[in-house]
Amino acid sequence: MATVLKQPPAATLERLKTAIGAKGWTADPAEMSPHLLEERGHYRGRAALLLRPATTAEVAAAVRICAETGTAIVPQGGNTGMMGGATPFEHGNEILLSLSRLNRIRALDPLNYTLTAEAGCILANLQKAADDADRLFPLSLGAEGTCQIGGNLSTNAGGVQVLRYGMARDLVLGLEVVLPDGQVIEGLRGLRKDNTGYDLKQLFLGAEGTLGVITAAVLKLFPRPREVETAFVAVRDPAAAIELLARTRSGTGDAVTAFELISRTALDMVLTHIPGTADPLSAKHEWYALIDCSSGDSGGGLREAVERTLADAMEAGLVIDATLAASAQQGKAMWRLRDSITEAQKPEGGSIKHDVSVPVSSVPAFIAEASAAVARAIPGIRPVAFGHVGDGHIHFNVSQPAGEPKQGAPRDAYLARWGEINRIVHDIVARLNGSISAEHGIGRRKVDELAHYKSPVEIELMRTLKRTLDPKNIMNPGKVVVP
Ligand code: FAD
Ligand code: 2HG
Ligand code: ZN
Repeated sequence: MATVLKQPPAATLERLKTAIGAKGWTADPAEMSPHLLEERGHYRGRAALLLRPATTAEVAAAVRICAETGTAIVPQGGNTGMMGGATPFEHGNEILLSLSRLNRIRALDPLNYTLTAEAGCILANLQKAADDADRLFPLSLGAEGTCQIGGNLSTNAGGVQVLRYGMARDLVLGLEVVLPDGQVIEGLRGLRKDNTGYDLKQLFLGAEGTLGVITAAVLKLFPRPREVETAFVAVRDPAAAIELLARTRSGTGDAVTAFELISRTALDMVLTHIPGTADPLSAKHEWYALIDCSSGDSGGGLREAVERTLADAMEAGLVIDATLAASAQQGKAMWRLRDSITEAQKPEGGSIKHDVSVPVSSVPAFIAEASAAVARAIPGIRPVAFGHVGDGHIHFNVSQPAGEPKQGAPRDAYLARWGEINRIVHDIVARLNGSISAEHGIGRRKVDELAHYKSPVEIELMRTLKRTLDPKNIMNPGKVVVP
């Protein structure tokens, strides 16, 4: 069964309110409203109550009551997720559990290079805390001013520095989790070596709230880079970008921290819709790479290495034009172009998203095949290909044809073809041995796609885990996998 349909009785709601205290709940429609709407407005749910516990003990108390009464819970962080995972269903029988008040940094140990933070901490605040201690917390994504670390870990977020530092999963040493029966795993160990049996924390990282509630984590810190070089590069095509990535990795002693592809269509949307943006290059080109290289050494050798790599690549015909940021401010302006792509797609009408990965070497083939295939399905459709190709990851979003009205029936008719277009693109991904969700997860949006593409053995094992940890199916039911 996908969802729990029973409305929680008034007595259950009263028990939950009492357990969390007056500051920790609301049933006010206006206060609840922003929590009930998914990031792009594709889902609007309802909830019986919004809980905002401020301690792990309060989370555990609430979950215990829900377990006893068979009440479904939807955990929510910053509500920036793109798969509808944090949005309750329309029936309104679930409890929404916001982690936003559970937001203390519990410890920062510069010698152990660790930061212990509660789930509701905003990602940007953790980056700043690390920076203040002359350390780096490398998880970085466009939503970092709003998303919360609990949401990042629950989606196993990626972002722009995976190439060097890994996904969110790779940045976790210890985890505190409230299980679906209300028990707490107190696993906040800051150990780099711990082979004491199964690595249980991995179950909850990327589980999207379906196996428990993450309440705190011990996160890895790194030395803060002393020199960062940012380059905005016009490349011949995606194949040239991938060749440039390999050359930049070897030419800089593997100093590449971010390597993002940007198509002209994506850049044009940003330049049109995002105030204060400007094209860093004088002429228009079809494809760009935005590259960050960083080093712990501030001697200037990195800049020379990047310049030499770009000059060689230009001679080889891979690079058409390039500019290296002359200041941190210029670097920021280049990154603003990249980080604004999601926002800039919105006024362009319906956008059907694909968050996919393939082996890095297969990125050019994927873009070529997928672009041709969607154009055959809907003439005039506009592929907006961009993203973390350094990880083999492409955000292959397709906007509705340019000439159509961007709102109302034409937009709805276009979005109604979401499943059909997904299937076309995901079949290509599958043929190239890729993944239909590189970083955004499954949520509600891709439950059927996952069941279609994942092997029956893996799906059954996922179901077994779900049934074992959450036998009453109260943790974010109907998301990721249906038991
Ligand atoms: P939410 O959206 O609130 O929740 C996401 C899922 O996690 C839901 O299933 C929810 O139930 C569950 N959950 C939340 N908190 C907890 C918890 N404490 N315990 C258990 N389950 C929990 N994503 C990337 O990976 N890389 C990017 O580069 C990136 N860029 C983005 C840029 C923009 C402009 C936007 C709007 C989004 C972007 N995202 C990106 C998507 C999104 O920001 C990430 O998925 C992020 O990790 C979600 O965090 P959140 O706190 O908003 O989680
Ligand atoms: C990014 O990398 C995000 O900017 C969002 O993951 C991608 O809009 C999107 O599909
Ligand atoms: Zn992304």
